Amino acid sequence: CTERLTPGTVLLHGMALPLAAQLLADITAIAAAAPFRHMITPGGYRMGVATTSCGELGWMSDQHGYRYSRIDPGSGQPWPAMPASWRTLAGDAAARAGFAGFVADACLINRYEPGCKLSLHQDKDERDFAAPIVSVSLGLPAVFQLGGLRRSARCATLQLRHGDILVWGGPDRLRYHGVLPLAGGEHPLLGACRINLTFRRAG
Ligand code: MD5
Ligand code: FE
Repeated sequence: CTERLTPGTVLLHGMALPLAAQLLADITAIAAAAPFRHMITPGGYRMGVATTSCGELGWMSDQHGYRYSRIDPGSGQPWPAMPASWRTLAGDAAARAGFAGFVADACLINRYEPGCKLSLHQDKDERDFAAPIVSVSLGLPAVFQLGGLRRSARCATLQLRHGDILVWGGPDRLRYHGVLPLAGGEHPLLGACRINLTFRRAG
C-alpha cells in the first residue's frame, strides 16, 4: 500500500518484496566487482556504513570531500552497470509517488551491521535537486529519522522494513535525515545486516 507521509515523501510498503531475491543476487555480483568499503569522510573518520555503487556515477568520499565519480577509486575502473530491472523498479516507484520520468544514473548501496548508524545529514552532492531519491530497504529493520530543512528541526522517526521503498522529492528532497544504530538480529535472507539501495539522478 502507498502512504503519503508529507507532500513530497511517499512510503511504498513492501513494493520490493517480490524482487528481493533477485536484488540480493545482483548485489552479490556488483560487490564482486566493486567490493563494499568504508569510505573516509573529509574530516578523517572511517564511515561505519560500508558502501559500493552501480550505475554511470558512484558516490565517494575522501579527504577532499563528498562527490560522485565515474570511476571506482578502489579499482580504477568504471562502477558496475546498473541492472536494467533496478532502473525500472526505481522509475516505477518514483512514478507511483508522483515523480514521472525518473531515470536514475547512480545507485548507492549502503550496508549496515548491528550498531551502524548514519548521522543526520542532507543529500546535496547531486547536481539537480528536482529529481527525487528512491530508497529500497532490505534485511534487518531500521529506525529512520526524518528531520526538517534545518539541522535543528525536530525529527520524526519511521520504521523501514525489508522490501519497503521510500521516495523523497520536491519540498522534502533536502530534508535532514539519518538512520539510528541498527539493532541486532537475523534476517532470513540477509543475516545480521541491512542493505539500502538509494537511486539518484546525480549528474
Ligand atoms: C539509508 N541513505 O537508509 C538512507 C536512505 C544516504 C542515505 O541517507 O545518504 O545514503 S536515503 C534517505 C533520504 C534521501 C534523501 C532525502 C531524504 C532521505 N529525506 O528527505 O529524508 O541508508
Ligand atoms: Fe542521505
